[in-house]
Amino acid sequence: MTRGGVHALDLPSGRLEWRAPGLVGIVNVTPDSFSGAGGFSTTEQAVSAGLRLRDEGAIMIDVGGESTRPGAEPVAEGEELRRVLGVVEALAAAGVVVSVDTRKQAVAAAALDSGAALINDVGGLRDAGMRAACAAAGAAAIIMHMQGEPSTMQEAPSYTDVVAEVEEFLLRQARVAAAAGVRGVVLDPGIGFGKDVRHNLALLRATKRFASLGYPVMVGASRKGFIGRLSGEADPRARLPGTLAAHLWAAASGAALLRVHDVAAHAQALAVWGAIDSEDLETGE
Ligand code: HH2
Repeated sequence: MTRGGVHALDLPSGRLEWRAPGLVGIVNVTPDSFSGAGGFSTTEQAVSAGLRLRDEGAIMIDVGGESTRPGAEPVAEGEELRRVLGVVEALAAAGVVVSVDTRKQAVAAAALDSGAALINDVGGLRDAGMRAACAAAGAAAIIMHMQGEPSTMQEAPSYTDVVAEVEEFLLRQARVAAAAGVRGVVLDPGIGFGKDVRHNLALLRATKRFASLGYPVMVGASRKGFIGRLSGEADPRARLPGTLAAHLWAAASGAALLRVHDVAAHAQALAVWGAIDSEDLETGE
């Protein structure tokens, strides 16, 4: 399988259609993100980073105000609101499709009020208030699987059958979300969230199976620990080559969205891949 199909989500601002894989650019407004990419401490810096990632080819920008890296401590609601709302408002006003990476219902509701179109919930919409906030705003949601909580999730992740268990969770939450009136969902196996290297590899290998469930699938492997473990690269900022390998593999298996720090590099990789795959490409040469 090579280039992906066309996907669509109905959002408050209208219908978003894209050919897979679409790139979701990450903007973290946090002092402690694992990746070394975020840590934007002012609204202005975060907004200009978001606009740059959009210009580089992202179809959506994911704004986060609370790090979920292994061992991260929770952020107070007021502080998370202070970090993300101005960024969401400015990006949405510039016509950017914004998702907000939050586990708090109050943050989700305020962000949707400020122009966000999707909520990216690493808690997988287990909270009824989160589902209600998305439904009330006519917003879509990204449902991610996580075992445990960020503060402890990497201590002893354990599954009988990781692929089956993640699949069952995602399908159940998609149904619960639909019953609560959420208009559209994206499913995400949650690479690195309560998973060891073998679990992450099994989930990536199962991308095709997840992509056949009837919902767009998002994969986020960008700079994550398993790439460091497989390659020996300790610095997350130096894990772009491994990230590209994982993401191209996922895209070839049907991932609809890739959540990435390095949009320009992914856009280049996908342009070459797409050109090889296309028989009728006009190269201009
Ligand atoms: N990964 C991170 C955060 N949010 N959301 C989804 N849906 N899928 C992911 O894989 C995912 C996510 C972790 O990456 P990052 O945002 O770079 O780090 P941090 O949480 O430390 O800010």
